Amino acid sequence: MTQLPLSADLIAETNACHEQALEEDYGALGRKLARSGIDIVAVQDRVAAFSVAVPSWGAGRGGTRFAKFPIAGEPTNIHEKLEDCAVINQLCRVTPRVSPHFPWDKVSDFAALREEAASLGLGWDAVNSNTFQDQVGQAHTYANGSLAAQDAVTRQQAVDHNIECIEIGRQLGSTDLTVWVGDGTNFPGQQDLGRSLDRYLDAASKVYAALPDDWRMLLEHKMFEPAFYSTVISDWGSSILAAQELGPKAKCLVDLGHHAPNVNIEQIVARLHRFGKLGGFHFNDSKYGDDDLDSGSINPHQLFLVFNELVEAELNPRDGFNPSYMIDQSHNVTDPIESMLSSAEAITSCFAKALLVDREALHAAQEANDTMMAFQALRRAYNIDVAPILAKARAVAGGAIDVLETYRLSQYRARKAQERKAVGLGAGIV
Ligand code: PSV
Ligand code: MN
Repeated sequence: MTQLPLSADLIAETNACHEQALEEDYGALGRKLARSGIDIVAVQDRVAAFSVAVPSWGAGRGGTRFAKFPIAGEPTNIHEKLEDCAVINQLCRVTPRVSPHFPWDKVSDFAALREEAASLGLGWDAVNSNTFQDQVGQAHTYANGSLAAQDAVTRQQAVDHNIECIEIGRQLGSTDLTVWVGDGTNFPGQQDLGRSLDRYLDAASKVYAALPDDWRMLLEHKMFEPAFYSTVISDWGSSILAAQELGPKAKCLVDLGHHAPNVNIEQIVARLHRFGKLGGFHFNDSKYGDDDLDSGSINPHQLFLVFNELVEAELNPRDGFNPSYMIDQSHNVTDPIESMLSSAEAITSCFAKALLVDREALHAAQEANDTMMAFQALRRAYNIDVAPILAKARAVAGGAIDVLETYRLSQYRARKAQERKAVGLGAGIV
C-alpha cells in the first residue's frame, strides 16, 4: 500500500486557496493559445506524462571541497532519502523515480528496498557506479584511475564494481547503468593520452558485456574535476567515440555542467541524436564550471533550447528517441527538497515551452532563410508563461498548486529535525 509522507488534506486545503486564481490564469492562457491553434489540454496531457528522475544524493546538502554546511533534519541514509524524494514527488508529481549511487546507497536487501520505494510511490532510475572515491577496506586505490588505471587489478576492481551495480539495478528494476569516471591527469605527461583511453575502452567493454539485453550503459563525459589537466572521457567527442566502439547499448549522457563555458550544448544534443547516441541528461545549471547549481537558475534559455532540440528529435526519431532525464545538482545553501521542487518546475516548464514552438512556422522560416522569423518562432514560445499548465497538471494528479508554499506549511523538515540524527561536518559532494 502506498504511504505518502505528507498529508493529502494539507495539499487539498492549500490548493483550495489557489484554485480560483489558477482557473482564471489557465482559462486566459487557454484562450491565448487557442488563438494560435494550440489546444491547452493537449499540452497539459504531455506535461502530465513528463517525468524527470531525482538523484538519491541530491536529497542531502551537498558541499564544496572546502566545506559542507548540513541542515537539521537532513537524510542520513537511503531510507530517509527515499522519504524526502517521496515528498518531492507528492508535491510536484513529475519526479516518480530515484537514481541511486553505489556504494553510497548500499543495503543488505534490495528487494525490500524496491518495495519500500514502491510503498512511497517511487520507482528506480539509472544506477550510478562510483569509482572516483576509495571506500574503507577497498583493496586497490582509485587515486591513479579506475577503468583507465595503469594497474590491471585496479581496472578489474572497477569492472567488478560496475557489474555489481548492474546486479543491484536488476533487483531494483532499473535498466540503465550510468558510468562517470574521475580518471584523468593533473600534469602534462602524467599519463599517455592515447593509452589511457585504450585501457578505459578495454575495461568498459567488460562492463558492457555484462549488460542485460534491455539495458543501456550511459557514458557521462566531463571536461575537468577531479582531474584538472585532462580527463579520459572529457567531452561529447570522446563519449560518442567510446559509445560507438562499445556497441548499440552504449549511449552518451549529457550533464549540463560538464562542458567548457559557452559551449553550445543544444547542438551537442542534436548531434548525439543524429547518430543514435543520445542516452540521457543530468540537469543542473552553471555559471563558471561544473557548479551544480539549480536547473534553470542561471541560464533558463539554454535549458529551453535543449528541450527545443529534444522536441525536434522526438518528432524526427531516426532510429529511436528515449533519453533518460535526471536532476544532478549540489544543494549547498538551500533545503534540497526545495531546490529539487524548484528545479523540477524549471525543467518541466522548458519542456512545455518547447512544445509550444510553432514548428511549421519555424521550419518555413528556416527554409526561406528568414532568420528573424525563425528566431521569433522560438522567442514567442519562450516568452509564454506556462506556469498555469504545470500547476493544473499537478493539481489534477493530486500534487500541490504552489509546491514551495505547501512544503513550508507542512513543516516536514522541522519534524525530521526532531526524528533524524545529525549529519556530520566535512567536505565533498555527499
Ligand atoms: C560528476 O561530477 C557527477 O556529475 C556524476 O554524475 C556523479 O555521479 C555525480 O556528479 C555525483 O557526484
Ligand atoms: Mn552528473
